[in-house]
Amino acid sequence: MNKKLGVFVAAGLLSIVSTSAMAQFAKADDAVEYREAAMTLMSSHFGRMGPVVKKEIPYNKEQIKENVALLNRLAALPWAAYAPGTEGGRAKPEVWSDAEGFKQAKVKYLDSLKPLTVAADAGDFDALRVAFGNTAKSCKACHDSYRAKKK
Ligand code: ASC
Repeated sequence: MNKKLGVFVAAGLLSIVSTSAMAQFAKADDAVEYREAAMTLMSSHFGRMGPVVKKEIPYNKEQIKENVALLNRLAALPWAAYAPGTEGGRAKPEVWSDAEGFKQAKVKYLDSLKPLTVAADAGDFDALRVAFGNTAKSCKACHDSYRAKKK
């Protein structure tokens, strides 16, 4: 292979690798927008339970149950949008340089939703309050390590 062709082939391979690493997103910015949208929805459906667990508004079993079910669906969404090659937004470089730690933080969050879901489905308000607090801790821990401060 001559040198020019070699460079051409290498560039082609690199673009295939970086494109496939971004999975279903055409551009890194699309992935950033997607994961931020998913996080915004998660924040809404998690945050709206705050006043309930703080006993500021009445506990409604069916509303909480539906909300937690939705949160479970939403919680599956953001992770594919952190594929290699999608660095940006408020995601710290540690998301990729410490991929194992980020994965553990994700698993901790997803695991925290299990007792939250059990409590919501059972209509167990006291257990819900405990589980809510643990999920909030897992959100905060991940943000502290992997999300940059707002500019
Ligand atoms: C929320 C939200 C978070 C977490 C976190 C818990 O409602 O948007 O990121 O709770 O603040 O400490």
